Amino acid sequence: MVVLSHPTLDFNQYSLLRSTCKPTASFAEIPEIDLSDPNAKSNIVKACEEFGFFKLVNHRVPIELMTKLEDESLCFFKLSESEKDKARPPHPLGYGCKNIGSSGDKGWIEYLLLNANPLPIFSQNSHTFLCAAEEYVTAVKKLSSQVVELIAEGLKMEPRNAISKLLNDEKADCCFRVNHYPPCPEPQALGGRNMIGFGEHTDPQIISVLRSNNSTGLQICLRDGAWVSVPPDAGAFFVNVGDALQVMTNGRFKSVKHKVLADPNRERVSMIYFGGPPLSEKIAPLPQLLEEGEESLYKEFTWWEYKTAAYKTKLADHRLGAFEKS
Ligand code: GA4
Repeated sequence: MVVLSHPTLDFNQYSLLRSTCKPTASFAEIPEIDLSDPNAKSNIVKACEEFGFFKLVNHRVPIELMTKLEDESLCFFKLSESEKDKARPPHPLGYGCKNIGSSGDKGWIEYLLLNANPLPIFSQNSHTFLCAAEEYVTAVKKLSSQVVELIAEGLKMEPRNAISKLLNDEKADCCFRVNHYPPCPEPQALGGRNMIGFGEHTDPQIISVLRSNNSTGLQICLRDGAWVSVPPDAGAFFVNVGDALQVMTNGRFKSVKHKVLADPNRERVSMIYFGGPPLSEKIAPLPQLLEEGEESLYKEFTWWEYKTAAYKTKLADHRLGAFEKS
C-alpha cells in the first residue's frame, strides 16, 4: 500500500504546500560536466561559481547500481504503514513521511534518512535494501571525492585532497536519503499548481550528489532569483554546492537553493548522498583560496555548531545568515 494515497490527504491542511511560483520552463542550460573531459576541472569550478549546481555525465557509476537501489527502495516504500513505522522516526535517522525536519516543514513525500558512514540497520527486513545501498553509497562517496578533488585542482589548490580528506575521514558526517514522491493527485484542486514535494532550501553540507528516476520535479534557483526546472536524466548525477563549501570558498561558490514539486502523474524517486566533514572540523575559508588581505566573510564555527543550528531552522531559512560577519 502506498502511504500517501489520495483519500488520506486533506488539501486544506496542506494549503501551505501549494507552489506559489509560476510554472517555469525547463532549463536546458544546466551545466553538464563530462568527467572524461580534460577540461572537467575548470568547467566544474565555473558551474559552481555560476550555479552552485551541475549535471555529471560519464561518471562510470554503473546504472545497475542505481536501478537496483531504486527497486529496493520502492519495495520498502510499498510496505504497509505499520511495517514502515518500525523504521521511524527520521530523527535522528530512519523513515519519515510528510514531515521534514523538526520545525514543522511538510511535503508530499516519504523518505528514508540514514547515516552514510556507516549505514545503519534500520529495520529487521532491511538486508537486501542495505546491500544495495552499501554498494551505491560506496560508489557515490568515491565520486564525491573525485569531484571535490577536481574542484581543488580547478581552483589551483594544494594539496588536491584539501577538501576530499574531510569527506574521506573516518569520522566524516555524511548522510544518505532516499525520497519517494508519490504522484500527487488532482492538481486542479490546487488551481493547476503543483504540490510541494520538498520545500526550497540549501543543503548544509559540503556537497550533495543526487540521482533520480526519469521524473521531473527538481527546480533550482538561479542567481537572479528565477526558478528553473531541471530536466531529469536517470543516467546522470546532479551535484549541489552546500553551505559548508560556500564558506570554505569564502562565498566564491554559492550553495544553491532548490526544491521539488510533486508530479501529478508520475512517482519520483531520488537518492542523495550528502558529504559532510567530521563534527569537530572548523568550517572556514581555505587559506590557500584567500587573496592577500582578503578576510573571511564568516564567523568561526565547527561543523557540529553549524549542523546543530541548521537542524533547528525551517527549510527555507537563510541558515548561513547567523554565521556571516556583519
Ligand atoms: C537539507 C539537506 C538534507 O536533506 C538534510 C535535511 C534535514 C532533514 O531532512 O532533517 C533538514 C534540512 C536538510 C536543512 C534544515 C533542517 C534540517 C530539515 C530541516 C528543516 C538531511 C540535511 O542535512 O539538512
